[in-house]
Amino acid sequence: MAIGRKHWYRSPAMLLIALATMVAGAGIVYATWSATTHIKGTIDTADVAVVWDNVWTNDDGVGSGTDGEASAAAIPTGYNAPNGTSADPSDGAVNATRFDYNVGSCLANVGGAGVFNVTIADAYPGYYCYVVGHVVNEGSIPMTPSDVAVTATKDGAGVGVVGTGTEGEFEVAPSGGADLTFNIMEGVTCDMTVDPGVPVEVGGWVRVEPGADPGATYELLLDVEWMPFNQVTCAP
Ligand SMILES: [Ca+2]
Ligand SMILES: [Ca+2]
Repeated sequence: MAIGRKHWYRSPAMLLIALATMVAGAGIVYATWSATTHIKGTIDTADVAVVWDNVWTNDDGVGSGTDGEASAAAIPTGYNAPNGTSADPSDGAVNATRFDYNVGSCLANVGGAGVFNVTIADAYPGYYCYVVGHVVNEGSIPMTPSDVAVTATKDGAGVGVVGTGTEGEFEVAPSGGADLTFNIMEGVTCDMTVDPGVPVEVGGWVRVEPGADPGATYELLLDVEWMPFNQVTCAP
């Protein structure tokens, strides 16, 4: 079962390799007499990071002195808050008049990157909540909002995209009539630029509408997409 021996140089493929090696070897001789210049460029791209910071509402149980929610120890004159700090707001302003009861609550927190959650519990038609957050650009170049998506859940189930845009009014209407209205007053708009390190205040209000179901919990999510300042132009 002997197979005829082949010398490596009888193989056409191997012969080709042998020649190539010889040529390469000859090249080394010339390389010592040649010179090469290089241009080396280094380009560091900027960092981009926009986050929410310092979010609060006027019915989160914390009177901050700037949100119109009284502390239990110091209820302002004309501020109808017999139940202390979290008496329910009856309009959408920062210094809202209040109902005589503390039934509902409206809590804000910062979720993942760029996510601002607002959770409203035990509210009822006519209940308002004023919501404020600070946008902070932690990157190194000015950023502009390119889009805002408002989504909602009802009792943990997605209601879907409520609306897109950077300012104005959005309705949460999972089944026919509106359950909630959400209004971005101090918005993030396509003609604004957020400079690095300078907090920008964004605010709005939420109103519970007659279409809301009793015993439900709603969650609103405001998701903002940011782009470098020169990449966004307002629609004509
Ligand atoms: Ca508060
Ligand atoms: Ca309350």
